[in-house]
Parts: sequence; C-alpha cells; structure tokens
Amino acid sequence: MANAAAKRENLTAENKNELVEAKRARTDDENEGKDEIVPDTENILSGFKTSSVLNDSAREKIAFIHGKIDDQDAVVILEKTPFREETLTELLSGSTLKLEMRNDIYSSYQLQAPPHLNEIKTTVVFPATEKHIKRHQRQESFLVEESAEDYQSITLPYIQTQSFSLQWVYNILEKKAEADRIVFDDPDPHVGFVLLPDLKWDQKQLDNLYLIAIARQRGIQSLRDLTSEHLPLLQNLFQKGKEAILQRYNLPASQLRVYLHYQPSYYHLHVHFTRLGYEAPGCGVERAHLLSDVVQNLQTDPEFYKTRTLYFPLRADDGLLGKFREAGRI
Ligand code: M7G
Repeated sequence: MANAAAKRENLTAENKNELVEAKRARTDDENEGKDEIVPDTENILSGFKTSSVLNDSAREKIAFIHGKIDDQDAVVILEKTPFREETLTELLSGSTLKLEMRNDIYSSYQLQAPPHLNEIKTTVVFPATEKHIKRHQRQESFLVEESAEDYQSITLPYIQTQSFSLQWVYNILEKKAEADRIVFDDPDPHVGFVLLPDLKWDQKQLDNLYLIAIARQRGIQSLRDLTSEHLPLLQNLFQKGKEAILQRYNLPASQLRVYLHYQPSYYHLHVHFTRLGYEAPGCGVERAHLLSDVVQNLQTDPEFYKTRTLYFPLRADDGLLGKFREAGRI
C-alpha cells in the first residue's frame, strides 16, 4: 500500500522529477495499485459514538475526537490533507460550485469535490487508554528543567511505570505489522534499524515527508541512555537512513530534519526524519534534538546526555509534571 501511495503521480511540481527518479530507484513493485477499501462490515468507525472534541485547529485542519466503539474508548484523528498539483485540474473542472457571494471582480464559492479528491486522513486508536485521550486534549505546557539527578530520582521511576506500550514497535521490528511499508531494513542486531513512514504521513506528497527509524537494539529508552558506545548505531542509522531516503524519494540530506525527541512518547530508541520545510508537530527547539548534534556531543563527551541538564515541555495534565511539582522542581 505504501509503495502504491508513493507511486501515485500526485506530488507537487517541484517533486515531479523527484518522483520519476524515485520510481526508477524503486525495486519493490509488487504492491502497486493495492490501496484497500475497507468494506462497510469492517468499518471500525460505523458504530463510533462521539463523546467530545479533544482538540482541533482551524489552521491545521485537524480534529482529535474522543468517542466509544462498543463501549470502549477510542480516539479518532481527522486531518484534511494538502492539495496536490497533479489533481488540481480535475479538482477544478470536475467539481460542483455553489455560489456564496459575488461583488465586482470578487466571488466566493463552496466547491464540492468528487469523493476521491476529498479524502481525509484518519487515524484510529482503539482501544484507547486514558493516556491516549489525555495526550490529545488541549492543554497548557510548562518547560521542565531536568538535571541528571532529577532524571534518576523523578523521571526514570515515573516512565518505568507509566509509559506507552511498545507493542507496535516490536510488531514493526518483527515484521508482524507494516511490513509492506518498510523503506529500509538493516537487520544487524546492534547497529541495525527499520526505516518506514510515520503514522502521521499519508505519503501522498513529499512536502510533509515523515519517516521514523526504529533501532533494532532494545533497552535504549531515550536520549538520556545514549553514550559514545551508541555512536556506531547512531551513525549507521543516520547514514543509511539518508541514503535510503535519497534512493526512494530522491530527497538529499540537505532537505531533511533528522532528530530525536526528549521526552519521547515511546521509550524505545527511534529517530524522526522529516522534510526540512515541514513544521512537523514536535520539531520545536524545546523537544527536538538534531541527530548531528547528538552525535557530535557524544564524540566530545561520551557521557554528555547522562550528565547534562535537559529541558523539555510537559502538558499540564502530564503525571511527570506532577512528579516534578511534588519534588519542588517546578
Ligand atoms: P515520539 O518521539 O516517541 O513521540 O515519536 P510523539 O508521538 O509525541 O512524536 C513516536 C513516533 O512514532 C511519532 O512520530 C508517531 O507518529 C509514530 N508512531 C506512533 N505509532 C503508534 C506508530 C505506528 O503504529 N506506526 C508508525 N509507522 N508510526 C507510529
């Protein structure tokens, strides 16, 4: 499905040539044209009952909805997708226009697009935990200052009991899920990783390219665990990740923002590869650490991330923020 999506000729003008190159570079053609339509009987959302809108953004055209499916909690994320130059002609000529107002040379309309040009990227988390629901709720954030001691006494004990399940990560590494979406796989148990499209990317255009590289090595929870011992892994992942993206999408490293989150949501080492021009959620300076900086810091000081004070934002309802408050650290 991933390959089929990437192959559709619907990238922006700037990327047309890139796509031609990307097609040439691709070898795994077997999934072409296999986008699945889920039959009504299997439509997980057919019985969805909305409880509340957790958050929405008119500018980003995204809504986070909490509801129930068969009396169990679910979170649905609806996101209107960017326009694609390749489908503009069809969109403009093949739609119905409803006039709203006309004044001199100005007029405004409601355009009703054909269904296939009016898709909404939909992510479903089901069954959703309390943590998933809270995570998407509109909240104020606070910047936390975490010393090495704070990490040991506050953060580590908290994340050991509270963090999200990593089952989806293990499913990817063991090819039990998303196997057909893998862009690159290095099977080495120490320095290997799997590179694949992030859940947030619909792969319809390169403007908002978003992939994640998941380390094969288990037990590296976050940036805090990294030492110079991990340099071979980080450098391998960086180098091969960039090469794979160049090969598949014809995007050079100078077009990429490659970084780790601290705090991450999932405590298994993974690296975000996003398009430089795309303001991906969580790419701000208070949460994103460029992989090239991480590598250099570890080269200069093998214990850099074990000893430094790190800063990160936490949402008002985050239990970890409560722990920092209890300890009088905020
Ligand atoms: P993070 O830095 O731990 O937290 O990144 P964040 O979600 O707050 O950014 C985890 C990344 O994994 C995010 O970019 C998610 O969109 C992505 N992700 C999460 N899940 C559950 C999946 C999944 O099932 N498949 C894929 N491909 N990506 C996922």
